[in-house]
Amino acid sequence: MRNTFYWLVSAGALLGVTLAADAAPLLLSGNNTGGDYPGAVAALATGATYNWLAGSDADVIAQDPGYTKMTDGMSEAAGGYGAVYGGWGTTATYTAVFDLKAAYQIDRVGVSAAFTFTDGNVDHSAGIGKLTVWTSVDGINYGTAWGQLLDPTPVDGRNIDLSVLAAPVDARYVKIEIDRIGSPGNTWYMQARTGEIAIFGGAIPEPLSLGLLTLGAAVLAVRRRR
Ligand SMILES: [Ca+2]
Repeated sequence: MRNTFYWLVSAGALLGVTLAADAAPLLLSGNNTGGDYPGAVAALATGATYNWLAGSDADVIAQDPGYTKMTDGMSEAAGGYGAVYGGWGTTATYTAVFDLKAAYQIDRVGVSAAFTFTDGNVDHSAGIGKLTVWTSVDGINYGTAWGQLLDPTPVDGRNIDLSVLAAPVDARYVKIEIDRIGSPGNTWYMQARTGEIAIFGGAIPEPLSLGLLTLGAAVLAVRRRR
């Protein structure tokens, strides 16, 4: 039995390495990878779709009636053709809801943002002050926010990669709210321009205990044959 125990410990260590390798983030949201965002990244073909949540900034809804601009692979660098521009100076936010068509492990949500400011980080043209992400298994119950990026350090540019990171979560639906206003009195902009939204993660990992049980059974079977 002692040998069997050592075998199980070794197998568990090997399995841990394998699971970590499998968890390398893949693009889940179906973006065109031939453009400037998210670029040529590894992807899983999920068949994901998205729409804009009712109540989102009316300008954004009008600019993207076919729900294509957030996954066409183009940032705002080429103008509004591949991006949405929130209403100028309004308090409206806009919220995209992605359906990945099955549950996956979500690791990161990336957004391609445009920042244009000239003398500091307060009230200068375009930028995103706050990104908030919720996830859901059923598309109805979202609970508390999964992660948030508040007051990202502004850097002038038309394809700035903002990321919301949090502990990996299993979900089918991902809701992303984009706000031009960050913390009151801190970061805010006249307009939130978004070129692309990308969701990263992978297949839901097999529980380690199940893998160990399978390996344990295999080891015991080998020993019985001796
Ligand atoms: Ca786009």
